[in-house]
Amino acid sequence: MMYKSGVVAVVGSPNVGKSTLINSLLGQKIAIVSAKPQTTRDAQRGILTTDNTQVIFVDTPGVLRPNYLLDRTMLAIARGAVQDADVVLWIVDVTKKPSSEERRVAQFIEKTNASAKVYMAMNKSDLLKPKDVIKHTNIYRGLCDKAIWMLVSAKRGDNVDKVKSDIIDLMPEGPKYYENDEITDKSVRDLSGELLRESALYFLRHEIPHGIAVLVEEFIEKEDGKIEIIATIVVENNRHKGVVIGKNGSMIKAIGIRARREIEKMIEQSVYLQTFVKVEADWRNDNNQLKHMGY
Ligand SMILES: Nc1nc2c(ncn2[C@@H]2O[C@H](COP(=O)(O)OP(=O)(O)OP(=O)(O)O)[C@@H](O)[C@H]2O)c(=O)[nH]1
Ligand SMILES: [Mg+2]
Repeated sequence: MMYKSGVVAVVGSPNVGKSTLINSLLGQKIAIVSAKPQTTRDAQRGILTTDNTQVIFVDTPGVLRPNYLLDRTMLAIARGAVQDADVVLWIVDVTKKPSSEERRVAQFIEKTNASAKVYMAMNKSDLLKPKDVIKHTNIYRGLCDKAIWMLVSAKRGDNVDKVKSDIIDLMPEGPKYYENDEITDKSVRDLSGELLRESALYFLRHEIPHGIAVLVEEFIEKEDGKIEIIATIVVENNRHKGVVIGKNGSMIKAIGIRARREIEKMIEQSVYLQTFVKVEADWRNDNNQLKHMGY
């Protein structure tokens, strides 16, 4: 039997559920998720392997207007992912009407890679009011004539298997790039940093915009089998630093506990996590800093 493989670029506005859908398609959490826009910052790969097909999903940051240098980097990442894609998986939040930017995504895809197939996942169907179903699906269908489309709930899992089998069907003939057990291209060290960032976004959702970054300074396996992780949360100013640390260190403690549990769940090993907070003024506009942080 011929083997099939291909690349699926996952694009869409911030916060529509791109990372949630990838986790759901893979049946495993590889990408962090938060209620804040601009959670994803790089083109993380998620790899789905079946007996005869391998699908490489490339998560991207929400396509948006660049306000910061970091945003520009993120837009370039989305563009690069679409360029290389066999299929563009375009995710929208079907409970909302499309924004003016979303109305331009089809054009963006067409200009970047006209031969890519487009699959639109109309996500958050669990929150869609019955009276809006026809109206909203029609509006989104009108944005891209050639797109295959499906109503899904990434969170509840509705129609996720359908999306999975449709995408597998769209894969061209190709080699197997990854081993069966490789589900992402990110190291556990980097994923641990991401889980710490996710935890910080979770607790700080009302306090601080997305201006935080995480650096993993040490990731060491100790003799007793425990993993020791030392990480720094980078913030933009002293006020943010105070918020992240919290009263008597209560916030940083809560962030650390949640992150440690999530990391332990991922690597199935005990973790000793030590977290520091550092101010790097205006890091989102500093090319040097961005490089240092791996963006
Ligand atoms: N009710 C509901 N919520 C969802 C669904 N999918 C995602 N969410 C929520 O939407 C929010 C954003 O999800 P993410 O997966 O981080 O979205 P994203 O598109 O990756 O966001 P960025 O990385 O910031 O561009 C989170 O709070 C998710 O729990 C869904 O199907 N239904
Ligand atoms: Mg994301």
